[in-house]
Amino acid sequence: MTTTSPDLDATAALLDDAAREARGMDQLGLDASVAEAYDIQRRSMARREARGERLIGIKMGLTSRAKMAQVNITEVIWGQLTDAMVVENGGTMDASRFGQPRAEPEIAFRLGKSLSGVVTELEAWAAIEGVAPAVEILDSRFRNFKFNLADAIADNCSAAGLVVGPWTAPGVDFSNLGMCMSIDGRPVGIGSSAAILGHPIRTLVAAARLTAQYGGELRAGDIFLSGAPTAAVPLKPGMRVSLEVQSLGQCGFSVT
Ligand code: 0L1
Repeated sequence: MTTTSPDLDATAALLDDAAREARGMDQLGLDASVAEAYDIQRRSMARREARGERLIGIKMGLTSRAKMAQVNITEVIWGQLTDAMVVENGGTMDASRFGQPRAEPEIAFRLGKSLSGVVTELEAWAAIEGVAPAVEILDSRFRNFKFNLADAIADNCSAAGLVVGPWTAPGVDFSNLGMCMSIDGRPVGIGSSAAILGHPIRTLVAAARLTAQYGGELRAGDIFLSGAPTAAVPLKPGMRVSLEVQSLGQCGFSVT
């Protein structure tokens, strides 16, 4: 691995082209500040928008010890979701569009109000208009998910897909819900929503602060993915993925 100072536009184009072509590459080892890495992410997402993709929300990454240990990074990070990443609940995910896809169980929030900057947990609660079970599909551009912090942020935090289950009104207590993700009926990720920063509301509070700090937005109507309580699981064609979240219900998809 070599360490390089980034040309922001060129790095954004490199990562965007690799994502579009489902092509892997070696770790960049970007010698970039966190602000520069988010700038590369923003430029890369602008290329997607120019091709007609619509931004639909924000995902948080590395929000549990299990996730941090899996990639050896200990900072919470965020990426952006677009309409082209949505896989219909009960639908199919075409594995040929991805390089090395992995799935992880999450809690999704739908925002009724925008959130920005330093907000309290109560303010974050008040912004939620729906809660749902969700599976996030990750796909790093970097072979074997080997990257440093700046690489991961620039690569949009490996955001590649999402499957969202039925929405429930925000009155449900989602602080400590049992979550079980299964592949072909066999449990592969069992955890509690409490493992997501101690309480999933904290990821929304962190997202409000970090998006405001690094040029992102949490807008009314956006989908927000909390990050996972368990490690991500590799996906292969032929698999059937399902997630059951206590009190929230089920979602799932097939890999073709
Ligand atoms: O959503 C996540 O926790 C992943 C963020 C980026 C690291 C990875 O690809 O696992």
